[in-house]
Formats: sequence, structure tokens, C-alpha cells
Amino acid sequence: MSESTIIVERSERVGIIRLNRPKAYNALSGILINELLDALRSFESDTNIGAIILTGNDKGFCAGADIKEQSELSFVNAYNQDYLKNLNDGFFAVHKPIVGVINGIALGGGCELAMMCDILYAAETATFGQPEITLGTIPGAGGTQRLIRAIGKSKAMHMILTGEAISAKEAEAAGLVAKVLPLEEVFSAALKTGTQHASKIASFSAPVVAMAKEAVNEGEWNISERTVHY
Ligand code: DAK
Repeated sequence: MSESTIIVERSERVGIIRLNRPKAYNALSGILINELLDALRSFESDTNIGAIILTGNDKGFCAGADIKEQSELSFVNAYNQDYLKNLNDGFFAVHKPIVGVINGIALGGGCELAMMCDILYAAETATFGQPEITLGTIPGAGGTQRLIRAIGKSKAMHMILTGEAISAKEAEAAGLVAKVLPLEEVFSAALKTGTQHASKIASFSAPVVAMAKEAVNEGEWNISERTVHY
């Protein structure tokens, strides 16, 4: 039986999902996306869970769409599977806060996955980038939409049109992440801090947290139709 592409844990009322494809920098294979969505759905329906943490492993957060897998798909298969849209829709369906703990690279779909979270904490080693243009394509999971809302047009354009990544400090200054954590013991410190914040949120009224999250998302998108096309 193949190894799971995610590790699911819980710490009191906090559900923790760790991406777990170290040999591929946690690239988003179809299997990983399905397992991630299953874990999100499971935590969403679990009344003992009040918040969710999504993080990577010691290879970093996520290198984006699985390039090898994608390159083997026919157009029809890629179109029908539409993994990235499923991923985006799956995050929209979660009413509990999702804290992303970004402990290293967050590239392409990895940066977009980070932006699907509600609050981001980054390690000092984290980098954020949309390198799709270097592969002859554009961000395919909301990057063109979320990045402009998170950091403004000029910085978003710079990242998307050059493919250059930004550091955790730059991401914090630009408003992409809420907090940058100390470098020493990056992973455990980031996870611990993320867990503490998630636990704090989890102690509040669940319906009120869900309403607050919904209101913020409405403000971010200002649209009733939740589909992100790119
Ligand atoms: N997918 C699959 N495998 C990956 C990968 C990825 N994204 N990133 C890394 N790997 C694999 C490498 O192939 C290598 O595998 P082996 O050769 O060992 O089998 C292993 O991870 C280690 O990689 P490196 O040898 O390159 O390790 P380094 O430490 O030197 O570099 C790196 C690590 C993460 C900086 C580098 O691998 C890298 O730059 N990776 C690619 C990052 C990237 O370009 N990400 C964006 C992916 S594209 C759309 C649909 C989809 C998309 C766009 C539009 N539409 C529907 C419109 C695509 C979106 C993307 O995310």
C-alpha cells in the first residue's frame, strides 16, 4: 500500500494536516489533493475541532502542482479532473479557520494553497513565488486573483510576470502573511505558534467564527459566485 501523502493529527481542538511528499517537495499530485480535501472535510464535520492548521514538512511547504503528473495528462483528462478548482472549492467549503504555517518554499500552486488558508504564519526561511510563467503558463488556482488582493497590483504583477519569489519578510511587509516566526527551530516553533493561535480561535463561539470568516471572504471577493477561474 502506498504511503499517505498527508499526515493528519490533532492537538486538543485543533486539526493538523501536514503535507507529506518529501521526495517531491510536497507537490500537489491528484492523490495528495484528494487526501487533503478528505482531511479538510473530516475536520469540518468534527464538532470537537474548532480550527485547522495546514503545514508542510522539513522540505518546506509545497512546490506547487505536480509537474511530472501534469505533463503526462491529456488535455481532456486535465480538464475533466480539474484538481486545482476542486482544491479551491474544497477550501471555500470549510467554515472553520484554517491557519497556514509556511515553513519553507511555497511556489506556484503551493503559494496559491497558502493563500487559500485564512491566516498565514511564515518561518523566516519561507519563500513565496508564482513561477508558472517560467513554465509557459499562468497561476491556475487563484493566484492571479488572491495575490492582487493580498499584496496589491504592482507587487502581484512583478511576481507573476517575472516568476521571482519573495522572502518571508517581504511577504510580511506586503501583507501576505500575518507573522514571521524566528528562524531557530523553525518548524516546531512555527507549528507551536500556529497551534496556539488556532487553539485561541477554537475557544470562541464556532458559529460566530464561521460568520466572521464568511464576512471577510465576502469582502475579499465581493462576489456571490465563488468560482475562481484562474
Ligand atoms: N512537481 C513535481 N516534482 C517536483 C516539483 C513539482 N512542482 N518540484 C520539485 N519536484 C521534485 C523534482 O522533480 C525532484 O525529483 P527527482 O528528480 O528527485 O525525482 C525532487 O522534487 C527534488 O527537486 P530538485 O532536485 O529540483 O531540488 P532542489 O532543492 O534543487 O530544488 C525546488 C527544489 C522546489 C526549488 C525545485 O525543484 C523547483 O523549482 N521546483 C518546481 C517549482 C515550480 O515550478 N512550481 C510551480 C509548478 S506549476 C493551470 C494548471 C496548473 C498550473 C498552472 C495553470 N491551468 C489549469 C491554467 C500549474 C501550477 C503550478 O504550480
